[in-house]
Amino acid sequence: MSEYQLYCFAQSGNAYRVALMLNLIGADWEPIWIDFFGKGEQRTPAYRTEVNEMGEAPVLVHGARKLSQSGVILTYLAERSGKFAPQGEDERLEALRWIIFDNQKVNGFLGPFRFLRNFAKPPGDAAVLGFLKGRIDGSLAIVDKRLSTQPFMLGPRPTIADLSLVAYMYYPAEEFGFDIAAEHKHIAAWLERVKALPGWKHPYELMPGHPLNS
Ligand SMILES: N[C@@H](CCC(=O)N[C@@H](CS)C(=O)NCC(=O)O)C(=O)O
Repeated sequence: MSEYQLYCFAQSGNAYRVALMLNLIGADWEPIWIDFFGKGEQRTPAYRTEVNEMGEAPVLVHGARKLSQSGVILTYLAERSGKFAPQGEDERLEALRWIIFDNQKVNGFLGPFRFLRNFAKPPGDAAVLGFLKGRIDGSLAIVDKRLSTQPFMLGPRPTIADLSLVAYMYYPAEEFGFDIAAEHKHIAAWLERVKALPGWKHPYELMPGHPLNS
């Protein structure tokens, strides 16, 4: 058995953060596929009892530990591996600040927007999509501005703040109906920098279950 197991599925940008980090640090890991769209496995009592009481993916299994919340998992992996770790108290707090902002307002809106537009049956209501798109535009502009003066979110080095923020950003533009990279040139350059890190893979390559219903 691999050292780490990751409950995930290919369409999950929340899980991609962790899958990507595991690959970038060269960890010995394997995915455990969650039937999110079919059985809705994450909502079953068994999942909530045995895997994650919050009913979410990703979950990282490491020995007797089961960790959820990608920000917590990224922190855990950074502390254990020493890679992508923020250095010193100020940087640790800064990483946490961006990870929380990301979870709530960047990928925290991108994920549901893409889900409602692409996978939900029936698809999301236009007013809801419009609300989310407004929030997404505002949040992406904030990230783009931050990246206009430095290569990575916290400065010259990539950290877990970057690995959190890329979550949904490599999925195809058609799934969003707008092109994040084409509309934000600093985000576009940063996505290329992260992509150039040894071990980078696209979410559809790294996690099982793409294409859906295959
Ligand atoms: N803040 C969480 C978000 C996790 C999350 O929302 N995951 C989605 C899948 S992408 C989920 O499991 N949703 C539960 C559901 O819709 O039933 C994290 O970063 O781990």
